[in-house]
Amino acid sequence: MSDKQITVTSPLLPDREEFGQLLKEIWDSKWITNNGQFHKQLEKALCEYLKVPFISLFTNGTLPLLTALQALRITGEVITTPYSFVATTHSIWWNGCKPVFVDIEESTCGIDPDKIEAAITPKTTAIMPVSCYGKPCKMDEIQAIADKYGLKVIHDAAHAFGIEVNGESWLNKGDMASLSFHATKVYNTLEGGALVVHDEQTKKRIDYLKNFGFAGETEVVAPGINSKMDEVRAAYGLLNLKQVDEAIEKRHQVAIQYREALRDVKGVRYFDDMPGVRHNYSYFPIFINAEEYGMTRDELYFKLKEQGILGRRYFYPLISTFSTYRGLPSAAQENLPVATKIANEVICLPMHHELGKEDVERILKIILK
Ligand code: T4K
Repeated sequence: MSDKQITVTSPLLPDREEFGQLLKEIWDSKWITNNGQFHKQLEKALCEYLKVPFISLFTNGTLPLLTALQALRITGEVITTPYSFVATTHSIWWNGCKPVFVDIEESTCGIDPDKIEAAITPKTTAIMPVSCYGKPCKMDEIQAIADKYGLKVIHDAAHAFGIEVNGESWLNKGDMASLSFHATKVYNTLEGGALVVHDEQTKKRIDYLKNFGFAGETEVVAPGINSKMDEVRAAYGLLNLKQVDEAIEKRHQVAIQYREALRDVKGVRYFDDMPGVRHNYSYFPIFINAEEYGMTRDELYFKLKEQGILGRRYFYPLISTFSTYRGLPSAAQENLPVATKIANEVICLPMHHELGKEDVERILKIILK
């Protein structure tokens, strides 16, 4: 048996020859950024693939969050989840707003809609939920609350590439949805990201905002930023789009193998597919009940690590425990019992398109003791 390290993920890479041909086109054209031909092609191709009306490409998955808050002129307090990657909360902070943490629900790891209303104050202007691990969070319930109180919804859909519920793209939920195309994601453009919006006018505004606010050669209409995707990444993204379905299917097979083996293991919980949902298998989190399993999450995490299996504790520690945020009243542990429990139970097992059956068996052997 091989003792090579198995990392939590591995990037989907386009064919180098094909990429080389596109690079030649970029070199020949000398047009390397600022809404070039590959940028335009990728926006169009992604709209079709993701079944969304308008998309604007970005350099990563953090800047679309920042830009969405700017575009919607969000101020005051933004309700969000502590169970995410720090970028979610940082984007609120960078906009000069105050994050207000609301606990999550165990079944989706998304923000618990039943706990949102109690966190709304006269200063609340928006809700920023996350479809964590690509599991659809309760967007309809969240939207109903937002409508009742006149709040905006910015969906951090960094993990939710290609997620559909009953044939409808989950990215069309909320006022805007933000995607990450980072190397560690199901679909990557090296670094990259995007914002999904509902109408042409808003798309135009986002395109201005990601280009310093320029609405023409001499006119600046807003205090924009520079977060444009360049031609090299857009070309790379076009090639990766052709093979992402195959990669997702390979991940699906890995999920099946994990689930079959873990079904009867006491103290190990995992997610099954949800009815009507097209999943992307971006992560395979398991949750360890130490008492039932006979070992703590950290004991298992380090045991796996010792044997070259580099799972990750996404998302531990909670964002609300980091120094910037822990002084906020909503960051108190008593306010976030479910998120605290889940953060102490989770390990994301290796999950990617290159994992073979033997790799998964090697991982499972350690978990099954
Ligand atoms: N919102 C949410 C909910 C997010 O999860 C994220 C990002 C964002 C917003 C912001 O999107 P971006 O601005 O990042 O586009 C990773 C990623 O850096 C981050 O994108 C991601 N979420 C987060 C959950 O995970 P790290 O620090 O854990 O990644 P790293 O470098 O330790 O890589 C993990 C493993 O992946 C490595 O052990 C091996 C493999 N890997 C990684 C890279 C970078 C490769 O094989 N090749 C590579 O090039 O944060």
